[in-house]
Amino acid sequence: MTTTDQLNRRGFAAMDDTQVRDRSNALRQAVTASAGILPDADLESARAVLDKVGQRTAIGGSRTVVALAGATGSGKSSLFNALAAEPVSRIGARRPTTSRPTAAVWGDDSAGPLLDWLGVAARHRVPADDRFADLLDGLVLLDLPDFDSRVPAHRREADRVLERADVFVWVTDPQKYADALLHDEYVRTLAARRARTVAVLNQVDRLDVESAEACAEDLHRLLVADGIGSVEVVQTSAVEGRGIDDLAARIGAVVQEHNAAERRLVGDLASAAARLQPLVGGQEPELSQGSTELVSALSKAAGVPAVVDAVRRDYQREASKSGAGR
Ligand SMILES: Nc1nc2c(ncn2[C@@H]2O[C@H](COP(=O)(O)OP(=O)(O)OP(=O)(O)O)[C@@H](O)[C@H]2O)c(=O)[nH]1
Ligand SMILES: [Mg+2]
Repeated sequence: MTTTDQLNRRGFAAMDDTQVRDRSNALRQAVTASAGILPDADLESARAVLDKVGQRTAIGGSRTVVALAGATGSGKSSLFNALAAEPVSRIGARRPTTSRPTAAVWGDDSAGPLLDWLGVAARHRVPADDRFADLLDGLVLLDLPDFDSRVPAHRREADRVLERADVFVWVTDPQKYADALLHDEYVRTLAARRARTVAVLNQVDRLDVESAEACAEDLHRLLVADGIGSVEVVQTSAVEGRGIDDLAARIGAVVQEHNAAERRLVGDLASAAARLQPLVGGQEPELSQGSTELVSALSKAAGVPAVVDAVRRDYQREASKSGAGR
């Protein structure tokens, strides 16, 4: 739904937070009703999601945060620099190189509060005459540290930012594209949370055309097995500048939809609700007597499934509608 009051001065649809608000309210109700009944740890993680959603919605705006993530040496910083058309991020021969995230910001809409919230200090504003200026207007692109690092702080930093990013660009290479860490701990988890995803097979200059094609197909097969739905693999060579336009077009298409942030938050809320769901009964208990505390506690618990169910049904409906759009 796009109404005039949801359009900012540049004609972009701001975040349509109706769904986010409704689902947040439902989850908050469920969490409140379950206090002292469900395990604290489960409630704590649902509260963390609610906090995140509240903070991101308060920042608002129509910006899309896209993170370049992947194993060390796959070429994240090289692709980041190729998209930004400047050597913003350091590319090193020693592994790992990037230790802190760097942002490149397209468009003149302020990204300050969003970057503060993301905890990204290194910021580069892409000039207005950039070749991708129109296509990527509204984009906050992040170059992240590697997540398979021998330096634990890198992975912590990558995970921290990935938790708050809207869209994931998994940067792989012909050697590491099938790594279990990427698929089991990242792609699969985030696919279940409906996050928008782009997959890149970088360093295709190391292969002949047929081998690159076979590798891309194999990566595609693995991503589908991870539950990502329909996804295309972009083949790139950062050193030769191949596939950069294609990658920009893919990212640009997501940015132009202006709903990746909302979609990520809705996915987070739905999966938090789905995690609570198995902890409560599927139907209301029949209660006639017992201590007031017990009756009150069970009544509260019985209230949870209805709320969680509503969120889950909504999620399933949305998921079946948007499965092909991932
Ligand atoms: N042949 C080839 N080499 C590449 C390509 N992209 C990057 N490289 C090289 O691979 C090395 C690692 O590139 P980076 O861009 O620093 O990789 P990264 O993913 O940012 O690595 P970390 O910061 O350590 O996580 C550098 O020596 C690059 O020049 C590519 O497409 N083809
Ligand atoms: Mg790097």
